[in-house]
Amino acid sequence: MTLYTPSPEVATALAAGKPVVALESTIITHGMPWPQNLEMAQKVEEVIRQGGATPATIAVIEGTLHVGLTEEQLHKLAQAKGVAKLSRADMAVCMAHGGTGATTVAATMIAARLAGIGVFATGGIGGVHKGAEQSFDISADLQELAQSPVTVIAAGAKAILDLPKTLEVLETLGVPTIAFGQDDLPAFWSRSAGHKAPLRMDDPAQIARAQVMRGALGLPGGQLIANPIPQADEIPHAVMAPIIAQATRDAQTHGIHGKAVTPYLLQRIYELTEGRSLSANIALVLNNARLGAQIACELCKLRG
Ligand code: PSU
Ligand code: MN
Repeated sequence: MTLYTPSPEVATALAAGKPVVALESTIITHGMPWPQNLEMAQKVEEVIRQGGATPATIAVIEGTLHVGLTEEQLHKLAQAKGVAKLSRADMAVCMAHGGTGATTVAATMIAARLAGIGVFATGGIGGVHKGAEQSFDISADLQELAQSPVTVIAAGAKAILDLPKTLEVLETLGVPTIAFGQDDLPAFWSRSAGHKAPLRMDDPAQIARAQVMRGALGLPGGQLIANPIPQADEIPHAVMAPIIAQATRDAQTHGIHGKAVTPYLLQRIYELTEGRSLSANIALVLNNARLGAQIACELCKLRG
């Protein structure tokens, strides 16, 4: 049984042992509006190529798990309506009935592991939602980081989440949360929300070495690299905090729950910031892609 289908470009790179960076598709279908979502997806791929690596955007299309999408597939997905949002729980079900779904961080990590891709760049990961003590809403992304050996580069966790609780769960699961180039934990649109990161690293080569070391020690799972949004693109936390609070209240008022929470909040914050959150989101994804390409190149050198 063929489990996944690499694009020709990705197949060539993997066979030659060249650096590859995985990319998720939920950010395209559920994280950003058309047509900025497509522009972002194309630019991210371009940045990775400029960094000397091959991009592999991952999605399930009509039952096939694709690792690397063609231009046409990317266009279609970015405009498609009613695409499923796939995580560990529902990925196999979608593939079994020939469905189409975008992969979240968790599902993208599963595909990356299958294909032997060690690095994955995205915007933000899922985490422990505010009010999780009532709702039990904790993203499967955290469990996946504990299981699949992939280094995930994100701009920290979004401040729509409960950041201290997210850090605690990652700690319990044995996932290293590593801030890149600063002591504070980046908070997506903001470089900091006042929380210290448990770990800090400043060098992509060391990050690659830590991943190899983890494997050598027999430890399952990956690493979370929290890369701060560039200063010029940041929206300070003081500006974001009341907007996030408003969006969270609106989600409660409308009874939004489960998988719909993150997409709802992103859309609401986009409206409340009059689009500024989207420009910041695109800037930070590109910044993460740049770092992802560097780490993937270093990892290749180590794997020899
Ligand atoms: N954060 C973002 N944009 C996104 C997501 C998170 O800034 O698009 C998506 C990612 O695919 C992530 C998923 O894996 O939301 C988490 O969803 P949930 O909280 O339902 O697990
Ligand atoms: Mn959830």
